[in-house]
Amino acid sequence: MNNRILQQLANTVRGLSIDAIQKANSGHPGLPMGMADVASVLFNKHLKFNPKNPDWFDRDRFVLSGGHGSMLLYSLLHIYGYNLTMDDLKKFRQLHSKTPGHLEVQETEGVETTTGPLGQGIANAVGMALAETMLAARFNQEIELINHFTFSMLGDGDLQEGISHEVCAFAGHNKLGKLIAFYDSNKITIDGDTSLSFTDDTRKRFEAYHWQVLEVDGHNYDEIDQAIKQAKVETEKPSLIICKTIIGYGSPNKQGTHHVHGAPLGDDEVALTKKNLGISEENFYIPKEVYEFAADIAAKGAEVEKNWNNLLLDLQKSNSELYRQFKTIVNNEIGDVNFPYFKEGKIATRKASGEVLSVITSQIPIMVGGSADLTPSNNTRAKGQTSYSPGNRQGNYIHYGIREFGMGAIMNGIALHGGILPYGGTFFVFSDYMRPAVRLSAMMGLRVVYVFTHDSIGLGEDGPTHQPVEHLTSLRAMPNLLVLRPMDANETSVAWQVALKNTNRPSA
Ligand SMILES: Cc1ncc(C[n+]2csc(CCOP(=O)(O)OP(=O)(O)O)c2C)c(N)n1
Repeated sequence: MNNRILQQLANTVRGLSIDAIQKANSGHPGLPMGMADVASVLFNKHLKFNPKNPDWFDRDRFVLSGGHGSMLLYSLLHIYGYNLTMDDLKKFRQLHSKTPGHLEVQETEGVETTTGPLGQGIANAVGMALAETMLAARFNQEIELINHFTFSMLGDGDLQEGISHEVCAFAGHNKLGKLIAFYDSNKITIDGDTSLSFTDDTRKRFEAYHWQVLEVDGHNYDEIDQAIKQAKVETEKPSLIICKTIIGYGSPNKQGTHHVHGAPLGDDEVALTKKNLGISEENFYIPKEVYEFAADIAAKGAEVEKNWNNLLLDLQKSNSELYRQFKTIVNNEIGDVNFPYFKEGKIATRKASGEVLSVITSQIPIMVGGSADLTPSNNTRAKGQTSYSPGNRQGNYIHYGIREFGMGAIMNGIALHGGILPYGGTFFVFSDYMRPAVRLSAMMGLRVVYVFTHDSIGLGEDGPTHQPVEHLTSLRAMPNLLVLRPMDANETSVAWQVALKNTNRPSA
């Protein structure tokens, strides 16, 4: 593959993005134009995907954490032949279109998660990468069934958000070596130059988290390719590829400035940009050669999936029990479960919850627990569960550390990956710390279970900082979140049943 075609593809993405944004008269051209070259190398040379089956279980995951740059992904999805038509691109940002302003997982095939609230996308990617290691440890016995990367693109905004500190530290600690993140280092955010508010040494920051940090010119195809190769061979450390880019690359009068971050270029500048990039002035233009080339890549992806399906058939023959288990987890099934009945109901509901978990987690292997460092208080750890760690990828209990928001968004990523049903605990009062992640679980309709303990009026000596007051009302105000407040042991058991039966929404 030569660089000319990579560039042609990148410029096609740029052209589509600026046209769609111009037509919608709103949107964010800066990111798609700046990261088009990185995306071109990733999609053409590295990403494992089959546009005809976007849900293929062992595909690489790609998370665009800056959901405002959605036209980057929509352009690519269309070009490679996902179920997204030219007409869909023309309806960018319109109500009920498949191309909403920010990426929404339920609306568009090929979109892995809902992003827009900055910082949460990279957290979802961490959850996906974590899930991959757990499932690989469980299922890769004679046959390597699970083996994929999780790629993510993040920007200055994601890196400034506190959650990125929580989850990137977590990823480094847990040696999630198959997580590869591209940092769109363009030095621009909405207010202007990043020097206004952001002078972190990102390299040192990530090295301190035990990541591998690489740096490239984000418009140099060979450097990008080389860095991705280097990131893939590093299996112990997650990789951050710092891509030095120019926001709005190609726009002669606006590139490199905040004016191109979140506003249409304007008709005149669109014309000048197309001339500057050497692409057709025709709107929504895709050269035949680009379609053909992308179809080749897609066909190769389909072939890779076919080979993987053959592996699955081999497994069916050689180990029918493991095959059966695999099918169960792919479908996120929990099967028939016996829930406990308590003769003595007067025990603290959190204690009852712990006992319920000890009975049900052994029956539901897809359940993976955790807590933001309140395990003994939340009673989230069931009998028989072992701690997940780099040395024990089969562990089914996650120590998220004191990172409530990170925990929520990582659980979303785990649920999105599929094959695992995550639950995690903290004090009810700290639900505030994770609320934006709970909101996204609810919007995405994910079966994530939030275990919030300690809401009694008799909370005691911890005092008012630990006393939830408005929290119950505020969670009940959240659309699509199921809030259950069991009042005794048997109600707790039933609450777990109800939560697990609700496959299309989170429960608290
Ligand atoms: C949590 C959150 N806060 C604020 C915003 C609004 N917002 C959208 S993009 C952006 C700036 C992001 O800067 P950067 O990541 O550098 O993106 P780029 O300018 O490169 O497109 C902001 C503040 C948001 N989407 N999410």
